[in-house]
Amino acid sequence: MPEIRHSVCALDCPDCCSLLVTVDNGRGTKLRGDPSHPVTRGFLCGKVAQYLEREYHPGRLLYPQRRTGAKGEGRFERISWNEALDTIASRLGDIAARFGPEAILPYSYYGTMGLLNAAGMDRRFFHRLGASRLDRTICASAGMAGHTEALGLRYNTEPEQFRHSRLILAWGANILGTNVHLWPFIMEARRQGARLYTIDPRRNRTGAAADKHFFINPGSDTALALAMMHVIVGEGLHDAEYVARYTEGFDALRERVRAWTPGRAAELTGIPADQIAALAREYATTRPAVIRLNLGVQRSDRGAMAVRAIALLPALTGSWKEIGGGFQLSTSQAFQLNRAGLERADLQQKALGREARLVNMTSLGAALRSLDAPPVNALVVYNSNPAAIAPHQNAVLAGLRRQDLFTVVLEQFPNDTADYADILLPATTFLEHTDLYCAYGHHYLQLARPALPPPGQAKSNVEIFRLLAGRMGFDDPCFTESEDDMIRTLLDSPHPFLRGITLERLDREHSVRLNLPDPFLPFAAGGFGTATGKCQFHAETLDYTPPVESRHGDQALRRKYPFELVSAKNDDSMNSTFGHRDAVDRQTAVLHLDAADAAALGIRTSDAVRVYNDRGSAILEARVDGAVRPGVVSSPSVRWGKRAPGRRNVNALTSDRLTDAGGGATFYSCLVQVERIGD
Ligand SMILES: Nc1nc2c(c(=O)[nH]1)N[C@H]1C(S)=C(S)[C@@H](COP(=O)(O)OP(=O)(O)OC[C@H]3O[C@@H](n4cnc5c(=O)[nH]c(N)nc54)[C@H](O)[C@@H]3O)O[C@H]1N2
Ligand SMILES: Nc1nc2c(c(=O)[nH]1)N[C@H]1C(S)=C(S)[C@@H](COP(=O)(O)OP(=O)(O)OC[C@H]3O[C@@H](n4cnc5c(=O)[nH]c(N)nc54)[C@H](O)[C@@H]3O)O[C@H]1N2
Ligand code: SF4
Ligand SMILES: [Mo]
Repeated sequence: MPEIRHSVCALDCPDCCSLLVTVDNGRGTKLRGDPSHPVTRGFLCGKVAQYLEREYHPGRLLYPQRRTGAKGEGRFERISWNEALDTIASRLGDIAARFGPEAILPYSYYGTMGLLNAAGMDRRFFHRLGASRLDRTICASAGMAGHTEALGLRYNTEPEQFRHSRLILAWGANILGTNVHLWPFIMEARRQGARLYTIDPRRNRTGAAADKHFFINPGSDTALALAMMHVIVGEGLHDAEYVARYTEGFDALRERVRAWTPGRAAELTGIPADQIAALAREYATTRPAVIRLNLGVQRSDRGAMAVRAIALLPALTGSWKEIGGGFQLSTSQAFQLNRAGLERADLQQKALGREARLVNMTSLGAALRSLDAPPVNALVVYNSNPAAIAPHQNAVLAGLRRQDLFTVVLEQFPNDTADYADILLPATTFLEHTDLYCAYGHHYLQLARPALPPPGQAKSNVEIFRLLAGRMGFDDPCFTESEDDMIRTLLDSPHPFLRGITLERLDREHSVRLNLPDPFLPFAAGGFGTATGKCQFHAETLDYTPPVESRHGDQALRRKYPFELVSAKNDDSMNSTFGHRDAVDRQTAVLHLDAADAAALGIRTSDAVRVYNDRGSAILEARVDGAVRPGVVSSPSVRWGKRAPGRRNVNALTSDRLTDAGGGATFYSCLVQVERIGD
């Protein structure tokens, strides 16, 4: 008899869906959304609806392997777990003894969002070893910095409230592509007359479905937000009472935004001045109005500033008071778990007597090639595919090719990075191991138990680092803890949001709402994460400068490379995770161009084009289809480089320049030239 088991989608997606897996004789036969989940409500996105294809794909890694070919070539031979673990322990031990343990660098991101497998036993292991710490900046750190500076805290409007909004601004947010479970709430609002506007340099699926789309120049959002403030304050449309009671620095803000006329912002953003003024008025006078800001906006030189400026808007209009008002970027900080107990940063004291150095993951190429004292001589990669997803790919690949670099990769699939491993270890999928999940698009904490047996000899990250700790002789009790012990540690938090949530309850209910008021209006009466509880405008530091690589940036560079490349997310994939799928490979092999730009270059749909700049080049297939504004080109990302001509994807073009705060990546500030190739 088939059995139904609960699980949770572990992909790096705000929705964190609750899943039901039908298991027949130990084999998964069906995957669907759990209809009882209040936010994810029983449906799955297209990519994960087919996840069993990935689960049982013949390409999955099943055994530990040792590299036999050249780095990057992808030739390996099978070895035993014992041999693999002994080799890793002895090589890491030697490197630590010779160069100091900071010569070892972990490299991971959120291939799985499960806390134990993404930031659990691994962190303990590397802290105890005294390895370099990784600054995990590749995705959201600029946005987090901007959000924190604006509000002092990083929680905000919950998705369930969008149904009450009258105006929804999807600002750099491809809701249908990357956050599809918010959509039904928006549709509910629209059925009651709400409007949805999108602000994006691309007209993506969400933009196509919106009531109005504003094409904005990449990296110019701060200018738009400042001009909206100019209109709102200048016309007295702000909520004077809210501002007086719950904010600080309004007078300075009024002065600051005086110069930010819609006309000035129009030049920078490409949105006509009258439309900017109308948008500001509509935003301030429609009640409630909510902003869904996503992370596209902050992948730019001044991405933190952009997020901060946008996040200040609802404090001006007093929108935080209203059910269905406010702003959402990420809800993750509402999950006040005992992360310190899980990660055990204190173990560094034992290894080094101090904190280990911090290495920015966005600068991996530079770290591998030029860090000194000590250099990086060992790299341990898990939950990430840096050869494909990190910026300035040619620098990254040159680093990964270094003969004196010892590389270990824990993976499910033979992706680009796996090809560079000295030792390649087979990892379980989220359907095969226990984990605990926060979400960054809702407020439910979820537990998943293994629903399916691991294939071959695959092991979870938790188990692999537990075994490695044993091999290294680490005898601290935390290294023999079970998954349940680790979850109990995480739940051991004094924070009121976690009151009443236990492992037993999670096992029973699978998904548990944080202990929050319903509705949750975090800033209805102040409550900002500042010393005074008030929102600080800090107007003196609000400012805008165009990204270096943009139409208003470095003009000498722009003469060489006239197009702004936005390599935003592909709707039907998850970064590079589904790069093995042919359909995904085709979708991510495309470059969208504006019709006039394409005509000037003699390019038509289906032509092969070479996209290039000083950092590298990639070959893509042209689509001339109105998806981008003039001067912008876009390529849905991220493809497996090894499947592309020349073995390079768009990250051969992207820059490793960092954001204004948070040390983040600037993927979407990237100047390129495009030419047609062949005939
Ligand atoms: N289908 C799918 N879903 C995903 C992912 C995926 O790869 N595919 N990845 C997951 C991950 S890791 C993340 S971080 C989230 C990200 O989720 P999102 O932030 O929604 O995704 P992005 O594609 O990074 O950016 C969103 C939109 O911002 C636009 N944009 C780019 N630059 C600018 C700008 O300067 N200003 C404005 N206003 N808009 C801009 C892009 O064109 C894009 O349409 O999605 C997650 N979900
Ligand atoms: N050009 C361009 N580049 C980008 C982006 C972009 O929009 N444009 N987006 C950036 C962003 S926002 C992000 S977050 C990064 C994402 O980049 P990554 O974090 O590298 O994400 P993925 O490419 O999805 O790769 C995750 C890998 O983890 C593996 N994995 C999953 N679960 C487990 C597990 O339990 N154990 C182990 N060992 N492995 C597991 C998967 O098989 C997969 O290969 O990419 C960044 N790069
Ligand atoms: S990727 Fe997102 S939308 Fe798709 S199943 Fe996973 S959590 Fe849900
Ligand atoms: Mo991300």
